[in-house]
Amino acid sequence: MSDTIAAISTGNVISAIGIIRLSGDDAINIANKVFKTKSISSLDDAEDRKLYFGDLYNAEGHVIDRCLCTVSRGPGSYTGENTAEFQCHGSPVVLNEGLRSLFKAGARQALAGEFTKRAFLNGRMDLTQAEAVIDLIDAETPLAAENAAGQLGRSIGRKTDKIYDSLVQMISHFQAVIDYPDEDIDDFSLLNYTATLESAETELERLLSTFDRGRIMREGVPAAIIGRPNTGKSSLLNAILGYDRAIVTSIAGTTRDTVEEKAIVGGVVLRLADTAGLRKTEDTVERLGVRRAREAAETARLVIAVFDGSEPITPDDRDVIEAAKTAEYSVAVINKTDIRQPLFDAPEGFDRVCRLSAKTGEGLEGFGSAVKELFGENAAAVPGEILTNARQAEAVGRALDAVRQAKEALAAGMTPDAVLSVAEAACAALGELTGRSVKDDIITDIFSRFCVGK
Ligand SMILES: Nc1nc2c(ncn2[C@@H]2O[C@H](COP(=O)(O)OP(=O)(O)O)[C@@H](O)[C@H]2O)c(=O)[nH]1
Ligand SMILES: [Mg+2]
Repeated sequence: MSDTIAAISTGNVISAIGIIRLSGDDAINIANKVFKTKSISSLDDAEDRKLYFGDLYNAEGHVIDRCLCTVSRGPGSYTGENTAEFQCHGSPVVLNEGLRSLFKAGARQALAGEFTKRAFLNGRMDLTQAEAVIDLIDAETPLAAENAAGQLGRSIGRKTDKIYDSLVQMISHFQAVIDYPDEDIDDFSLLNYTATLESAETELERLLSTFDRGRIMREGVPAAIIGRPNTGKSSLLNAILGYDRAIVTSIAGTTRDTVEEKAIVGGVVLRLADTAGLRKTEDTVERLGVRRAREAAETARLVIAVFDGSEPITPDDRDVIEAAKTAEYSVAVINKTDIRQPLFDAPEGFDRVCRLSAKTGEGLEGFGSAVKELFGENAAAVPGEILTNARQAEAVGRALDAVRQAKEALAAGMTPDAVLSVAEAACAALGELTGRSVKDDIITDIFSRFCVGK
């Protein structure tokens, strides 16, 4: 018996269409109490997934919308339970009235992620698919959406299930050897086990190696724009964003605090921080700004060092080159190409160098290409099969460690039960990944990150 939950699944804004969902044993009965259609005498007679046009009644029994209703019975529905959905006019008032009416008829408010949690608990999807639902809703780039859609199709679960199954097979063989100690493991089986563990190791390594790319996809790249005063850092930020976010003047020391904005450059989400110009200064406020700039450069994954190509390089520029060296990735931007050919060559030690004019936008696409080359698509990570989730990456890492230990134990001629216990640990980690075996509190944590109505 599952109680029936209801929620508005669309955003709380005025829109053309808004959706209210219901799921639970009583979903169709409850929907029937608040909706009447001329096509059939009751929703009990409704065909699955067919749309019925009719009247939606509020808690006081007044018609508040003319809308569409569709039902989908368990176990073939999204949640695996009986479900009903109303496609209403997208007025928050109408939707809230409809919801209130459903509560009066016996439904209760769904918690965050409760529909998808029920889908998981009813075996309609595994945990990697459920987490892909969040990723898909949160996707900030087409690539991130493509990847989440792939995971929704169980791309990760399918891979790890294959490894899981091969390990289980190996474990059962070992179990037999332990149960019948007279039977030795023959050399042929030993070779087979080694091959199983080696292929598991390769697959898990490959999967884990996509996580760095996945994190960039999901969280973006923290990027600090640094440079001495007046080289055009704020102008570059504005040019990338396409509007005047930061104040630009010819007065050195204009940007004092760090300005942070998100932008999509070369298909990559950059979390940009425009910083105060690096120079020695007596001004207290500016000094604090300079300190923040240095901190931003130290914590960023990408440092974008901006130089004024219309002037010779200065000692402050040298300081910037030094500061950029600590970053994992660095791009040198030689700015102001609209004034003249840059007076100096590319400073050394940068991953990429771009010559552009933040003022006219000339050369900006080269900056996009540089970012794409550093953080964009790569052959090892196929969209749809990239690990984006820290919980999943941790479980894959644990499975990988255990598989390596099992391989070593086997090679060292350890007893079958020593190999067995690490192989079982690998299976347990993979089981957690997909949710075959996972603790309740982890499940609660995962679904609490969803929005209500999903
Ligand atoms: N001609 C030209 N001037 C620029 C360019 N980028 C910035 N400037 C000018 O340089 C000055 C300093 O720019 P700003 O973006 O505030 O530099 P910041 O101190 O590094 O943030 C302003 O007068 C800008 O108009 C450029 O590409 N070409
Ligand atoms: Mg500035």
